[in-house]
Amino acid sequence: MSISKQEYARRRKALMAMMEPNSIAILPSAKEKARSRDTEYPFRQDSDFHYLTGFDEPEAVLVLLPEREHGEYVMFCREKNPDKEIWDGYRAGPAGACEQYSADDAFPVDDIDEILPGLIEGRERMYYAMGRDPDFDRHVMEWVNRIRAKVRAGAIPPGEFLDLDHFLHDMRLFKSAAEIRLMAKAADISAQAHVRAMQTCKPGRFEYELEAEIHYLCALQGGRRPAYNSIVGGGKNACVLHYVSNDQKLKSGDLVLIDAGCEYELYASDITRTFPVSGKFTREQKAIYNIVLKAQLAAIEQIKPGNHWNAPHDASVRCIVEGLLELGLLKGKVDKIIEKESYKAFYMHRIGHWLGMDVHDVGDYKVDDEWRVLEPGMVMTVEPGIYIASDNRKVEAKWRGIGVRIEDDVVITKDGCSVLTEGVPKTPADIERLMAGKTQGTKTGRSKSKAQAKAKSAVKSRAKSKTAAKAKTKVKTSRTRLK
Ligand SMILES: [Mn+2]
Repeated sequence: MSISKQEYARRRKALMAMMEPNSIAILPSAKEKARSRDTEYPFRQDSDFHYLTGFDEPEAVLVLLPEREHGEYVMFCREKNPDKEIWDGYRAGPAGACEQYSADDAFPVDDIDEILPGLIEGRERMYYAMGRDPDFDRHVMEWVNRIRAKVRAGAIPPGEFLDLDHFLHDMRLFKSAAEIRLMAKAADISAQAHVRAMQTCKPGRFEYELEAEIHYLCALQGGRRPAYNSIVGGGKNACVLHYVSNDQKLKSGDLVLIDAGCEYELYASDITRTFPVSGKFTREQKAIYNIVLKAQLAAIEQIKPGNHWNAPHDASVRCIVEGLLELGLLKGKVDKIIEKESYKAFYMHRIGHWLGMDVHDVGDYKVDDEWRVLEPGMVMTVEPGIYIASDNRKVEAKWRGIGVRIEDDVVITKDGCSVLTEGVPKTPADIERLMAGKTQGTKTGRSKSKAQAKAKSAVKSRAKSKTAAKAKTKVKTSRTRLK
């Protein structure tokens, strides 16, 4: 299960079809980053670079030259080196870049200063994401300046610099059938890991122990990297939105919030569940939890083609305001509270984000200043929450320190949407049953096939709407002229 060579080729072709005539696109790979002295952070390829190549080495540069006679897809990469490969592992080398990754032409990256200016020369426009990497920006300007220095000898430097992101990120926003299958797999793995966390949670364990359970289960199934830093917050720590210390002891009577998901073949999953440390919700916890659950289901209800990006958020806000009014945590009229945004004391973030190769994936949320209309093939998270600060003196003491968030990954289909993360329970009754040991590991096995069947139908409906997706890729390009 991975992206085929043909699909990578289709992506490059689609991107080149959107580029203006006589242009060139340059995309560097991610860099290795030092952690401390001789140790490095685990290398993770740049999402855009991987999306177009599937090539996961550092020190590589992708160059696209539409209609170039000797090949449109050029790769610069590290040369093969038996000595270095003994220490650091396999390198494809330029020949491998052609044979295994379908490059038309490939060169050693050490020769890029000699070769790339010649490829740029004569191209009127350059697509390049200026400003992401100052070192690489400097190289690009050096190559262009080298051509400018030869203008009197007849050399033609590019006169226009364009942003590749608009095209590329709009393509990435619409997931192909193969991408949805990978995302369903990532979602399945993470769902099983959350089930494991619920099953193994008990008072006295530390937050990091649940983090370890999650990472272990994910890694065992190939989701070796978390898609983001895992959040495991017991009690009032759940009210810290990006809590990552994860070093406190879990107490009976508290809730614990886990926001964690693995990356599988560079596709992210993102799940949040909140459950009682001892396996039983208190009355207050359940009251808050049920509002969040109702808001989440109301939001998912709004996810369908034709509705705009903000519709699910609006639905969640209304549900949460109504629920908090009922419990006396907010006072006044629903519409007034929404207008004045006083609910933000409890629900201060938005409903979710695009999900894909990046956990906060690329793609515009607004087009021409209007909320984007949802279309099949988009994937988003749905994650409302209520957080009652432990020092909030405006509410009764019994509510303080309760933090609840419920998050699922949802793919938009032709008829509505499909939840990819259903393998982990989310009603209080189902969670309590699982934690009491009444529904054992079978839950994951059963839900796995369910989620995969769902992914299948999502894939099917996505295929039908390909033309709609294609039409959408015509977006405005912003141009930055360099002088
Ligand atoms: Mn999220």
